[in-house]
Amino acid sequence: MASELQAKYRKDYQSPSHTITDIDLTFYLHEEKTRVVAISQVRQLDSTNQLVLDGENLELASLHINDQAWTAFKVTDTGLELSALPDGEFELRVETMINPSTNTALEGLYISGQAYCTQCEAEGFRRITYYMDRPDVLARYTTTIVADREKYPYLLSNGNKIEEGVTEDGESWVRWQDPHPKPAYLFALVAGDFDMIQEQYKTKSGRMVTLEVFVDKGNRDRATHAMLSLINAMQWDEERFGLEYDLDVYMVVAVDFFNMGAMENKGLNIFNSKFVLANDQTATDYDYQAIESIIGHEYFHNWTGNRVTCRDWFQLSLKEGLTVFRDQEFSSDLGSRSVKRIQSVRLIRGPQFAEDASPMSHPIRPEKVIEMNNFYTLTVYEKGSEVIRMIHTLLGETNFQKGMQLYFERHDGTAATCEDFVSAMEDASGIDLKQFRLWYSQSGTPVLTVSGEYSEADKQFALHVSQHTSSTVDQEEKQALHIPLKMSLYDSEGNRIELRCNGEKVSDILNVTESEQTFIFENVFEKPVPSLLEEFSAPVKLFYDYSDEELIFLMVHAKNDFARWDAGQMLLGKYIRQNVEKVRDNQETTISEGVIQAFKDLLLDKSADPAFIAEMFALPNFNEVSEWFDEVDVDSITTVLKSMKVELATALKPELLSVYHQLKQSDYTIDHESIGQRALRNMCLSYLAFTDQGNELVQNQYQQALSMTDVIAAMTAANLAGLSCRESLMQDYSKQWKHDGLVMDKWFVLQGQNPSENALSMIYDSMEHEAFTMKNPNRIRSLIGAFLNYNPKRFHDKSGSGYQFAGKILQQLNTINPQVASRMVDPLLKFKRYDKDRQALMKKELEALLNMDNLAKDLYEKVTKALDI
Ligand code: B3K
Ligand code: ZN
Repeated sequence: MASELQAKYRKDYQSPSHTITDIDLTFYLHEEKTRVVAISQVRQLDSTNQLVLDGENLELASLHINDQAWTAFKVTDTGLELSALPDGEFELRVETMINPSTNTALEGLYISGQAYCTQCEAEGFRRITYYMDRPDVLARYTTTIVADREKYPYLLSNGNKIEEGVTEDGESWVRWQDPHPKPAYLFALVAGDFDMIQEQYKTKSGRMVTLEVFVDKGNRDRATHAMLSLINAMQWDEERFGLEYDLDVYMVVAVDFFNMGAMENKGLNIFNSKFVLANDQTATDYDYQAIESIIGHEYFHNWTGNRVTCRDWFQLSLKEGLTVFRDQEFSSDLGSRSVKRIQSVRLIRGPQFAEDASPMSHPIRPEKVIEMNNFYTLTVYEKGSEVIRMIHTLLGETNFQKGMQLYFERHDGTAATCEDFVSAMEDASGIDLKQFRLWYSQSGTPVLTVSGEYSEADKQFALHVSQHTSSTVDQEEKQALHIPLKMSLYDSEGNRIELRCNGEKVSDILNVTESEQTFIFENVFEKPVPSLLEEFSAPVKLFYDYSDEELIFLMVHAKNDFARWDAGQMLLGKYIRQNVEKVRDNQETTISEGVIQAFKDLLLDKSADPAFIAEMFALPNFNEVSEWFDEVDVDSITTVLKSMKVELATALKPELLSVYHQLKQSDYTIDHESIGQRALRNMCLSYLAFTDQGNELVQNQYQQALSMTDVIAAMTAANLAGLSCRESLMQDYSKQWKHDGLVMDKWFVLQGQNPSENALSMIYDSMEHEAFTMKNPNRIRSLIGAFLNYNPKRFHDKSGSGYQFAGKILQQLNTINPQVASRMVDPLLKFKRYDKDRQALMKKELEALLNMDNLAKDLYEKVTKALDI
């Protein structure tokens, strides 16, 4: 087996034989032949005189040790093996040639539009020079960039600019120095011509920082929201975590070709332009919120990721789980905490639970990896952040912050492990997290089955809790976890009952630690209604046999908005399940009068936050519902979800119409209240689209829209309800935006999600659109990603046409951009969840991939797992 296809195991970690204290890099930028000179100060750490450097796709031009041409080396597929090295310290000079213009994988140094940029996490630096490309080698970087003066007026790298000038050939050069030692994955370089906006920020301790956002020429007016978000993030981190920025300049550069959302390179974040550019005419409220959260996320990495980095890539959740937790808190503190929580929980209950039940199931700290890029997953990020949130729940804010301080005291400037983080939390709080650590090593979704038993005679309420985690493909044996279960008991008037056990008042967070446990509450004078797993206090599935009445009671009376939403979801979930059974038996679907009334009351509740009501009205989507069944019955689930939407729309039409008209706005502002009002109004429209007035309402909204939010809401409603105005709206939009790929992405998403019968042929047509290119990951994610992930009806078409399309695209992408291909393959990996015919069709496409000659390790790892090879 080719060495790059071999898995690495967490248990095999070995500390490095050498380290690099300083590296001096010079880039002579050229589109096809960039020359990179890397001079490293190497220090031997043990007695070895050999050193393996990582390298990929490099042409070695020269190699010197202590100024002597070195011949004791071997070039391999994956790097350079140096031997007969001197003891102690020595200088390594490597000169390589690289070709940015053919780099469509967008890893290492590549060209995006007219600019050069880099992406080095996880293992992209090895495509720039031969190096110890591992996160536990931390060096001080000095970087010189030499390039054409006219074409590349901005030459950027990490740290502070220390010198600049012009070469004899008339090229310009700039030298940067980053005083903070860092691993290679945080290195960045950008060269190009941009519009730039600048602000000055004064930190709490008085340091003046220059903030700069670079965007493509002509896009200056789309950069302000990113800048504002950055300032908010800096302030928030000072206030909530006491953390300040540590360089004189913080730069954000937006590029169009980027494999993911953004990258936290020290002092020089590189962003997918999708998460920087926004104005009222081009971006939706959702885009504005995503920009705020991702700008925050990358900024927060400066401490959780850069100042303390990861010892090895198995520890990725150390920085990602923690930083997602921090960005979620940032959004919650600035906006609505409950709405943010609802959105995060949807991500876990839908795609993360699905991932954990798939062939890619892995713990938040994986044990085994072939291609690291495959592990930037919902599990590592989102479940990882839930694990941090559970620590926060168990310790409380004060102890958690003490833990953070201790973590920084112990590990600032070093590469640490998840274990180091948990130990700091434990030591700072005195709370035992021994059993809790299992969350780091155990994969799968635990199921909590809870039942309640009221004793009238004893005035006691007993909660019987059992936990079970089913085997996952990666791990058969599972153990009982430490699960914080936050709960309340309500009396019939909707008041919380004080929780008392063994004669004492107890906390509302129960420590579930065993397979079976009973909690007995005393002084309960009537049969209570329990509210369980409040705030989604653990990433588990909860089962409790609630009656409709109890759920409606909680929807109305629970004193916590998240619990109200969750009760509503459980109620809808009950009916979805029942209706799936009915559809299978050829019966009509139904929703009870009581449920309809409850939703009607909610819609008319003037005291509730509109953004919250909008969330309450969002039915669980196909992917989330699929997770409730062992075998996914595509046809019945899609039928039920549509018929319930129609049924609710018909029953509530007058109320939906009145709220829709009442919430019409006369201008567009981006504050949480206005965003919430638009969210509710557009939620109403999404229902009304399924009534006889749908076409007229949608068309009017499109024509009168003041913002992209309302435009896209109208188009989405037309698309999903298959309205007759759909085509004309799509055409009009394309005419207006065909030159702007980023704005066209919203149109590509709609083409991808189009539930109509000829969707696939329209997708083929869309691939011919002038804004579409297979080389841009945003276009792929929008059109192809939407089809594979959010068009269950057409992707899972019985004929297999959707699967064949996926297979064909994946074969092309494997060569163009293996990382993006690997993201796209996920829906096919889950073939075992479908009926036998679909299974066979999906499997065929995976087998065809495996038979390719040049299958990249990204797809190889996932496909072999799925096919059990
Ligand atoms: N750390 C980067 C992700 C890198 C992904 C590499 N395939 C962005 C982030 O999580 O902030
Ligand atoms: Zn991150």
